Amino acid sequence: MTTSRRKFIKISALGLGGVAATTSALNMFGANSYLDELVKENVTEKLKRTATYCEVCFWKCAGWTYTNEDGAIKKIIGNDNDPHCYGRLCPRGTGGVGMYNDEDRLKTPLIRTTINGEETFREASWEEALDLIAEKFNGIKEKYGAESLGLLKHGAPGAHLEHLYKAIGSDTIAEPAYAQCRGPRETGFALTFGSWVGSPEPTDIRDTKCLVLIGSHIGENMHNTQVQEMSEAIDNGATIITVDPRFSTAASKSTHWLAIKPATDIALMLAWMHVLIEENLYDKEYVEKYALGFKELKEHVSQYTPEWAYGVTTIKPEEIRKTARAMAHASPSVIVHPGRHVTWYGDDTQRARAMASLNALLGSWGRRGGFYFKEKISVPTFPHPAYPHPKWGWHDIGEKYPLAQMGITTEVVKASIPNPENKYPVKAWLVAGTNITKSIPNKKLLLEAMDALEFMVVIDTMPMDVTGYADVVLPECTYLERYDGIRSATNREPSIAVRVPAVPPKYDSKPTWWIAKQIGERMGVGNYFNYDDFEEVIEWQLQKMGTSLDEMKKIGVKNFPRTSGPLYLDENSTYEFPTQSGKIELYSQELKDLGFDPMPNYTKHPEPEQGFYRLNYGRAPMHTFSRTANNPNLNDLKSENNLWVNPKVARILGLKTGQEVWLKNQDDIISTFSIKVRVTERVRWDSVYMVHGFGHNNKKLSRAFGKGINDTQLISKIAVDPIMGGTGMRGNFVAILTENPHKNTEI
Ligand SMILES: Nc1nc2c(c(=O)[nH]1)N[C@H]1C(S)=C(S)[C@@H](COP(=O)(O)OP(=O)(O)OC[C@H]3O[C@@H](n4cnc5c(=O)[nH]c(N)nc54)[C@H](O)[C@@H]3O)O[C@H]1N2
Ligand SMILES: Nc1nc2c(c(=O)[nH]1)N[C@H]1C(S)=C(S)[C@@H](COP(=O)(O)OP(=O)(O)OC[C@H]3O[C@@H](n4cnc5c(=O)[nH]c(N)nc54)[C@H](O)[C@@H]3O)O[C@H]1N2
Ligand code: SF4
Ligand SMILES: [Mo]
Repeated sequence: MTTSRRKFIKISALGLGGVAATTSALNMFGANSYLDELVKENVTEKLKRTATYCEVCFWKCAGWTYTNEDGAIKKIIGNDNDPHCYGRLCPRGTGGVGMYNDEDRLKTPLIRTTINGEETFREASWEEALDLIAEKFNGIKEKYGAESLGLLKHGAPGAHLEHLYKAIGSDTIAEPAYAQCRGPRETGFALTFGSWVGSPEPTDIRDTKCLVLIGSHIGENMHNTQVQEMSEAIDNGATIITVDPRFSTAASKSTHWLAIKPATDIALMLAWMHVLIEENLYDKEYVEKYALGFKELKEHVSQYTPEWAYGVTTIKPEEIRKTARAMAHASPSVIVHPGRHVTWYGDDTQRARAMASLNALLGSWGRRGGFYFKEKISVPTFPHPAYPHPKWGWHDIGEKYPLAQMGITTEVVKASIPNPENKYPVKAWLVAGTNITKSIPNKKLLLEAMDALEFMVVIDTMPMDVTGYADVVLPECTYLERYDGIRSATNREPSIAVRVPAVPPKYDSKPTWWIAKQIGERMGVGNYFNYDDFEEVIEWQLQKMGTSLDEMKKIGVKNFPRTSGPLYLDENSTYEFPTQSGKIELYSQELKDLGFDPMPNYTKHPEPEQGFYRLNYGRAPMHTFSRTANNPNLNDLKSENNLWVNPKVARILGLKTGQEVWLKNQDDIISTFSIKVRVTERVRWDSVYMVHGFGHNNKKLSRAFGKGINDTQLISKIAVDPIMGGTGMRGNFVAILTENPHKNTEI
């Protein structure tokens, strides 16, 4: 195949005739305010409920899908016994039925082909598509080894494909939810407390007296139970301290909003630690009993006075002292939230270390209202032969980053670009449940890699941008139409939840467990898939766990008692932290030995040049990344993103709310689409802000195409975290263009 094969195919080029389009959910429910309508009890109809857990984001709230006698989905509501949602789904979860109803869904397998010199997709049968994948994958395996098959994944489909990959002999696996998301905090907290934070975070928000959010915008970041617990904590009079250059929803609910200058958070935290130690406000008993390196930390932060931090962060010294005292006053029922999407400036593991050290000084780890000791129940493995041992895998590909705990997507991308020095050549990708062209920065590198691949498969539910680069596209059915793995996650008490299909798959779509098995059988590893239906696997596992599929279908969620010990530290005994030393490591010998700072230091980061503004991005409560932009229900609530611009900047540039503008970044990359300005005091004058996940460039997404700007397109510069390989993305700067730069070009 030639390189032009990797040319982006707009799936719109394909005549998808013959498949009946369904009415959109909006029409189906006959209301504009769809969500209001949905949650109203429907008393006139007899509804059946089916257990599920949500796939609109990764909090995985358990709920019930209600269908009527005609098999139509009427509503999805939360499961009362679920510790992930306390019976309430967020707007995205309620609107999840839009994923099922979306008439733009992928409907059949597609294979790349050339007709009259034009690259396009043609519809194919499953048989043909799966045979082709197995043939190509087997060819690559024979020529280069199974390790050359890469898997990029996210969400529930990932687990099935990971099993397939391990059975084939490849551990070349990565996901943007690590190196573009929470990776640095996991390494930073693991270095300090010996345990990574994980998901859901073990933050005891409901019982906290003080919650400190450092760029964690809970309320727009809608992780369900955190939002619910935060409002409970506010009702109970908790102090909320929000550090955010933008007046976020959380900031608007806060006792203290610290409008920090972007990229200076480590300086603030060093000064906070300075005050806690200087004023003797830290938890002495806890630190003496559990921490290692306090003397070094004390010495280290002695120079970082609030007056020094003022010059760096623009936060007044009194404000720094006042907030440090408020934290100490609440101690140990205080949480300096670890954040989640923390790949910002490249020194992110160190920022996470500073957060962890602050928590240690406040004695909050293992304390009520701080961080509880999480627990989950393990799901027994359905019997299969032992996996072969790959010669190399994600760990080797990311070997430059000694403390990476998962695959680094950008390193897999680099390993896919031919280079004689590359010891780990990746030749094919299977991409599932991740829209990598929107979630991995540095598109140029990504395009180069996709261009060089010998074969690329995408499994998705929607014709997302990434599908345009595939050789084969496989349509997965939505979470409402399939069985999936048992959800078991860490929480205060262990719990499990099941996902059962409420309706049969629409169109010619199939679940990923089936796809994995089909590819596995065709590649000669069918013995790893010793079942006809995934239902059998779940049934077997549930029986081993002392329940059954029948019972779980009735209850949806099962809670188990804790067996690992108390939720909080037992004050009468001495707990051993799972670090190398058994103590909380304020000073990290491990970092020192690897050549890194053993305690966090503030580094100055580049600032925008005249005429440029820092590109800041975040979440909107009714959307998840790029996955919901076309969802008929959620698109109805918000169909495009806006560019938040400070009034001072608006005055200088003569911008008005509602005005259409384009953006150009520091590398002269110009946004494909335009965005409407929102003039607001809520953003600092040195930055602009937008919600991530818009600006789709596949016309087949009829509602989302061309709406708003794709932030990722403008993130061409990344600051890599030398400790774990995370890609800092907040060091990109944009100029605002008021004239259409594409006037004479067709998009
Ligand atoms: N510029 C920028 N980049 C970012 C971020 C940002 O804020 N800005 N955020 C980062 C973060 S925090 C994360 S976690 C990552 C997330 O990045 P991704 O994991 O890539 O997230 P999505 O954009 O939601 O892409 C999910 C894809 O899965 C598809 N999908 C949905 N449901 C199913 C299903 O049931 N089966 C299958 N097979 N596919 C399905 C969707 O259609 C979509 O194409 O992105 C990171 N990258
Ligand atoms: N509705 C919704 N909720 C979601 C998601 C979603 O897609 N939609 N995705 C989920 C996922 S996977 C993740 S990882 C989380 C991400 O959500 P979070 O971890 O809460 O946040 P981020 O996206 O990193 O941060 C966004 C905030 O950081 C602020 N910020 C920007 N620069 C700086 C800075 O230099 N310093 C400080 N202190 N603040 C700064 C921004 O103004 C913004 O308010 O959200 C989760 N929840
Ligand atoms: S937080 Fe919302 S979108 Fe995420 S799993 Fe729960 S209900 Fe679904
Ligand atoms: Mo994330």
